[in-house]
Amino acid sequence: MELYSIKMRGSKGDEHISGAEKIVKKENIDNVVKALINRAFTHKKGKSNFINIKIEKIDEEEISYINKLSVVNVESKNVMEAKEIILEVLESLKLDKDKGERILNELYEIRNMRGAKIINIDTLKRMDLYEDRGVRVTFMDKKEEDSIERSKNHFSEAIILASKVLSCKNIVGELCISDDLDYTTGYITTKELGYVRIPNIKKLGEDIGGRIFLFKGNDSEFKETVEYLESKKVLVVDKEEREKTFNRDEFRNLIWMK
Ligand code: WAQ
Ligand code: MG
Repeated sequence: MELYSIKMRGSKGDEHISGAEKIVKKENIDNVVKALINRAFTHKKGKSNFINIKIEKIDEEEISYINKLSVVNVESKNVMEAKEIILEVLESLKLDKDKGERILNELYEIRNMRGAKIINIDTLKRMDLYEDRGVRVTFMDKKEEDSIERSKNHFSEAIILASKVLSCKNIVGELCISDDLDYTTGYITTKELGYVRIPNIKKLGEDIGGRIFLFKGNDSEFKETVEYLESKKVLVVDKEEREKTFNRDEFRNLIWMK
């Protein structure tokens, strides 16, 4: 089977509009590229006037297969509750309240980045030196028939990215808010809890959104981590686990039991 990586990035002037990462069979390249161009032109954030598409062949031997994260849905009625949930999860990483709040504030200040900020969980210093670009995770997709969706499925794309990110041994968690104005569900991941889905993480129409990866380790491990995120070819295997939904109290108990 001949596999190709397709990367798309669309922008309008200095503004990042849309990006995507796919790994597809040769015969599906045309259709996937068509769908991605359409996405860059019809995005709610605006119509891209610069679209970069990169197609490269990848060797099957280079691919590693990883499991999809399990999913926990937490009920959250508004941004305040969403923030409380994030802080509870950060506390489960043995971060004190002050550090948790600083990470949370950092997350809610991000806008218009193409990639993610990597923050050292011990020092809270930003480790990547890419400024507005951030580190972009690439070369990942789900291991399945190529599905060619005309519009983006936020959840399925996010869980593929999050599964790759958390498969790094030195990444202990990820926080994410979509930059799409009308997509208000976000998530936080940890090795213990998996993918915690949080509705109403931002208000409808709010122009914020970004990602933070929480790193724990030394400088050489940091280099390996970035190398893995940017260039390791990964396909995500779906275990088809049932998703669980928790209310706030049940979720607190879950954290406490882990
Ligand atoms: N690598 C690193 N960072 C990225 C990447 C990538 N490949 N793609 C996007 N980002 C960063 C960038 O700063 C974006 O502005 C930000 O994340 C948000 O990206 O369970 O749609 O593609 O339903 O807008 C979460 C789904 C959806 C929650 C997230 O993110 C759910 C989403 P978007
Ligand atoms: Mg987006």
